[in-house]
Amino acid sequence: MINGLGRMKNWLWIIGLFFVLSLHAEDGHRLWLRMERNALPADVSLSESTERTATLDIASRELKDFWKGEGRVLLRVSKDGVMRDGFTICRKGLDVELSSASDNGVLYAAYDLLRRQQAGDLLSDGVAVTERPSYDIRILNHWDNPDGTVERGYAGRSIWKWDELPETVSPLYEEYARANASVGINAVVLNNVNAKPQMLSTGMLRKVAVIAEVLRPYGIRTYLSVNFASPKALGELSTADPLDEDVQRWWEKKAKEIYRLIPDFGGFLVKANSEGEPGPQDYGRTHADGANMLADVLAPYGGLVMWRAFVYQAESSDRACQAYEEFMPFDGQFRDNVIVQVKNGPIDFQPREPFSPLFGAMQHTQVMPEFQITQEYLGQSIHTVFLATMWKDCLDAETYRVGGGTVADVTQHRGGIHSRSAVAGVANIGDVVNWTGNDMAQANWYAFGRLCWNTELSAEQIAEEFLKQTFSTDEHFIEPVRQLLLRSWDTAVSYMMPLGLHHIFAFGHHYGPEPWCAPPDTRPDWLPKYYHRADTVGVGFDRTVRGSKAVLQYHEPLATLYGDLETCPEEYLLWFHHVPWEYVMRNGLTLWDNLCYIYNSGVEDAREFVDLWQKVQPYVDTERYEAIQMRFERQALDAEWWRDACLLYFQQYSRRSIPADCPPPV
Ligand code: GCW
Repeated sequence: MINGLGRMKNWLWIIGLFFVLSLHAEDGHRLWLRMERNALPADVSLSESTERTATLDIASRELKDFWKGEGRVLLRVSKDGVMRDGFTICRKGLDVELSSASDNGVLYAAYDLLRRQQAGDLLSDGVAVTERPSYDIRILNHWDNPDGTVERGYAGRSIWKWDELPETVSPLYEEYARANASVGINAVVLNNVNAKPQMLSTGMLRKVAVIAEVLRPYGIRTYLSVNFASPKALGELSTADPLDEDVQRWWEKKAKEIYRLIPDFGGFLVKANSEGEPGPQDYGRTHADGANMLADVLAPYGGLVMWRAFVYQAESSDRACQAYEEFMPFDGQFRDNVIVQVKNGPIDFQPREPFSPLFGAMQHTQVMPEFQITQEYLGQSIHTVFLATMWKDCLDAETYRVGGGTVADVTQHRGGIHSRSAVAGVANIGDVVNWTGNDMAQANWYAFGRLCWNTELSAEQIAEEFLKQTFSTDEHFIEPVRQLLLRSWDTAVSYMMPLGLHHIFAFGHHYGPEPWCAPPDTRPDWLPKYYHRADTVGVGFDRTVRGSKAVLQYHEPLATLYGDLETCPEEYLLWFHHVPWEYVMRNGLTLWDNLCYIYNSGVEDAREFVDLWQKVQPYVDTERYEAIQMRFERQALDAEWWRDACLLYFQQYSRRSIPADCPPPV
């Protein structure tokens, strides 16, 4: 009897726990889409001349379910509407009209209207707004493998359930499509750039087709990463040489098969001759040979090749120079349907990098930025780092190329030479209940979509929109948490790698510090000190004309500005210069003291986040409050770990004491 009661208690406890967890699950799962469902559907209809489609059905359904306005909502698709996913929303009395030249435009208008409703930003009578996306293709890159693992994924396993497909279609696919459409994301690469040839097998393509079908009505096109050696691995050819006719025929047949299954297939993303992946150079051919061969194969179907410039061979003298060195000789030689995909910085998604010089340099090639939403180098799913600030820093950077232009300008249409512009983000999504591991990391998925839609939006506005929709509209919550998000990138850079330090991460997982890293049989550039070059004289990588000359890859006046110790922005100081420990910086303190102070200020900020989050507890549900607070606490401890590990390590070279007071720099 006692045993029976005890067992029952245990069961009740377990059921209770599940209940609590499922509440959390429910909560985090809804992302920023937390509108309350209407008891009676709103009055939504299509204009007379507009034909019903699956996409317009979604737009109508969303508005019927969630729009609270009292008047009528009219959806109109017409030739004179705004082109390329753009739309107009016009308020007349209580009625609202959403119009566009495309169904997708109307869908985006519907989500825009609902976002305004959630954020309390409604249009007044007689007002019309028109929106046009900054980029044509706003694409998520999943680094998901066919075995369900996710490279650099910190949110569980892949959402693509290849084992169950094509028969079983997870409801996650549609929820994912809806979330993307709500922020304007209109394309997806389903699999890892380290691509398995099997992705192109007929069996896999049938599964891909099923996912593509779910994504399509939400305006999302499906792309795949391809392994350049697929003709060998899958097609039993003895070569994958892009100039070989059998190879070309193999790709042509494959493309035909793909388009038969997926008529609106977007195209291929390719990582070639980088980190051991195969590529045209294996056959003495060039990036242009490889990319153009695939481009020709896809051209009849309107498909695109996104060819990555993240080339990385260990032999290179300065890794920061490599992409430019390999790609500049081919500027102007790529087909029109090739876009060269360039990571925001010249090395590899470091906490802070100057923008990649390729953006300014490649004037005759279409180039697209690649950002990393998953926080490989930024505390993964533990640290809160709001990335809109970082991405804007890149997009807003002036390249000084002929005629001028920021990174955003030169990668969008404004230059006039491009047919389609694009921007990519490496997804931070997995199958955990709240999609991104850290509930706060949802902000980065959201921000990526919004910023690609409109690069002029401020990080502040994006943070505010996200918080209002996802947590609370109360100013007592919004104001402090918005500030926290806006500071969070700077904070992480301060406690990880201030003043232009980079890649002092633990080998392999990239979570914690390891400036002393030297695993056996490692790549030469992973030898200790490769990136920070600390010695008893100073610290930092000399990329000036006396060093690796990386500064010369930038247009003037940047080459001179970065190349001169006195004018180099201090946030990039150790990126471009080897600087003596006693060098006096702009605030009058030595480099060493500054380094100590900045590391310490990062720790203080991270600790403040814990206090700040505690103060807003009344505005957040318990489950998300606690899950986030647990992470802030861990982040503060990690910040100490970074500071202590790095300062103790560098101290053996600086031979200076750590200032006792460590007050914030003046
Ligand atoms: O940042 C590095 C990652 C690799 C990744 C590579 C890339 C997909 O550590 O995991 O591989 O970049 O971007 O290709």
